[in-house]
Amino acid sequence: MSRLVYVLNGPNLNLLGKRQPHIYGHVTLADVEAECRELAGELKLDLRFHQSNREYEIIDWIHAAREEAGGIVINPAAFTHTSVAILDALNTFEPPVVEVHISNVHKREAFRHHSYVSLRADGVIAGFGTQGYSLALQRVARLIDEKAA
Ligand code: CA2
Repeated sequence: MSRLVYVLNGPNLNLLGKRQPHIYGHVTLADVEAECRELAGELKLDLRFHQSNREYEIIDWIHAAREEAGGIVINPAAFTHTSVAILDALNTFEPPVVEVHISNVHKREAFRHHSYVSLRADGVIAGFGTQGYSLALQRVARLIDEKAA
């Protein structure tokens, strides 16, 4: 089982920490990546960390993950609620998938309550701020360890 984990981020998350701090906090995506890299070192995981505003790029990274990764952590952002294409891509990926949302989507507008990605995800983390990425990485590491045992 590969110890490489893809951390994928969807549209507008490049603005994290720069706009709407009342919803998404002050931490930037670069800060999130640095935290993930530090934790990945402790968990003996390798990391690919990506963000895109384009649906096809996220799909292409999921296809790349199929070739080499042992898990995916994904915050699909608004594509969560719209993208059958990302769901279809994730359905071709066998290892663990954890879906992350910084905000508690269930406390927000009704259109954020449905997630296509949750139909595939092995677990979902929402409302823990950017700490959700660390929790997701810990979960993926545990699942990789359990499969290797
Ligand atoms: O809570 C989350 O992580 C979301 O995935 C974030 C998405 C939203 O569409 C989902 O419903 C929930 C939005 C990401 C936009 O990120 C921004 C960050 C800072 C400033 C503006 C947008």
